[in-house]
Amino acid sequence: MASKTKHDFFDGQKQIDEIDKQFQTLQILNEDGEVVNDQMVPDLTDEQLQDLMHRMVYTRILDQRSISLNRQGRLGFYAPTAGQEASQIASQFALEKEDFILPGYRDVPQIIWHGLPLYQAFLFSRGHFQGNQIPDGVNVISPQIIIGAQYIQAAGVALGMKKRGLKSVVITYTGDGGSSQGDFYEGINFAGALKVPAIFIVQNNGFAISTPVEKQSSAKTIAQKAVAAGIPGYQVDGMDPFAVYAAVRKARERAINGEGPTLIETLCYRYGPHTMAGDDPTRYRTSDLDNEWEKKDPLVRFRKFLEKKGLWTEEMEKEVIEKAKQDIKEAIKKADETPKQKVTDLISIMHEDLPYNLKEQYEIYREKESK
Ligand SMILES: Cc1ncc(C[n+]2csc(CCOP(=O)(O)OP(=O)(O)O)c2C)c(N)n1
Ligand SMILES: [Mg+2]
Repeated sequence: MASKTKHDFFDGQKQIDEIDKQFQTLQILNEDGEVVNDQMVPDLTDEQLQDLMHRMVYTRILDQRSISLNRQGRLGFYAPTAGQEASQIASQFALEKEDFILPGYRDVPQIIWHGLPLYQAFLFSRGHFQGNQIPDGVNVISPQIIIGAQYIQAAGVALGMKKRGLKSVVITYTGDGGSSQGDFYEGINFAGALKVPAIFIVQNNGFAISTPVEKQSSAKTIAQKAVAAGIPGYQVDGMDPFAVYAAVRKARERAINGEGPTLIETLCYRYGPHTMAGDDPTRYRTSDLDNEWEKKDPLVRFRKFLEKKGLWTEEMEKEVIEKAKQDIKEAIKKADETPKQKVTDLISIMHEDLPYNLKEQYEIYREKESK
C-alpha cells in the first residue's frame, strides 16, 4: 500500500478541497438565453422545445391561480412553485410515461404533467381522499409531507423495478433541507449498494423554510454527498431547463443500462413563501437576493432562446395562459362538485376487510351520517 506522510494522511482540508473541486455547476443556457455549452444542448425537436416552454408558462399560471384560490379559502395546503419551473418541469420532461415519480409537497406540477388530473391535485390540497386515489396508468404517488421520507421509498420502488426487469426508472425529489435528513442518506446509500434505477433530485432553493443552506451543512455542494454513497452526483443550474433536462436524461440512461442511481442537485430559488400557511420570507431573505435570482428566471431565459429561433411569440404565450386559466376553472369546479368526504369514506378505503373495531365505528358513523 502506498505510504503517505503523516502530514498528508491527516490533511483533512486537502481531502475536502479535492472533492470540492470536482463539483462544478453545469449550465447550458445562460441568463440571457444564450447557449454557453454547445456540446451539451439536449437533442429536442422544435415541437418538444415549444412543449417545454408551454408547460413552464402553464405551471407559472397554475402557481399564481393556486395562491389566489388559497387566499380565497378555496384551496387548502399549498407550497408555491414559481422560480422552480426548470428544476421541476424539465426534470419531468426527461422521463417516460412508464417511469415513477415520488414527489415532495412542492412537486405537484411534475405529477400533473405525468398524468394526474388537475382536479385531483386540488382535492389533495383540500385533504380529500380522492386526491390521493391515483388513476391506473399514472405512475405517481401522492406528495410526501415528511421531508426526505420518499428517498427510502424511491430506493424500494426502484429495487422492485429492477427485480421485475422493467426498463423504467424512479425519480424522487426533496429540498436542501431534506438532504439534511437521515432518510436522504439511507435512501441514496441503499440505492447505490443495490444498484437500482433511481434518480434522486435535490432542489436546492437555498432555504429550508427560513434556515439557509449554509447553516444546514458544511458540504460545499449537496451533489458531493453522493460520493459517500458511491454514486455519481451532479450539480446543475436549476434555473436552466437544458442543464436540468440533460442531467436527468443522463441519469435515466445510466439507470436503464443497469448502472445504478444518480444524485442531482438543482440550484434554484422559490420566489414565494414556503407555503401559504403564514410564512413571511421578508423576515429571512433580502429583496437584493430576490432580485438577483429573478434575473435568472427560467421562463425569461427560455423565452429569449426560443424567440431567437423563431419558435415562440407573444400570441403563443397568451394562448397558453388562456388555456391554463380555463383548465383551472374547470378543475376547481370539478373539485367543488366532488361530494364532501365522510368519516365512513375514510374508514372504508383503508382495508380490504375491516377489522372488528373499525366495523363498529363504521356503523356508528353510518348512522350519524344518515341523519
Ligand atoms: C421529518 C420532517 N421534519 C420537519 C418537517 C417540517 N418541515 C416542513 S418543510 C420543511 C423545510 C424543508 O425544506 P427543503 O427540504 O429545503 O424544501 P423546500 O421547502 O425548500 O422545497 C420542514 C422543516 C417535516 N415536514 N418533516
Ligand atoms: Mg429548500
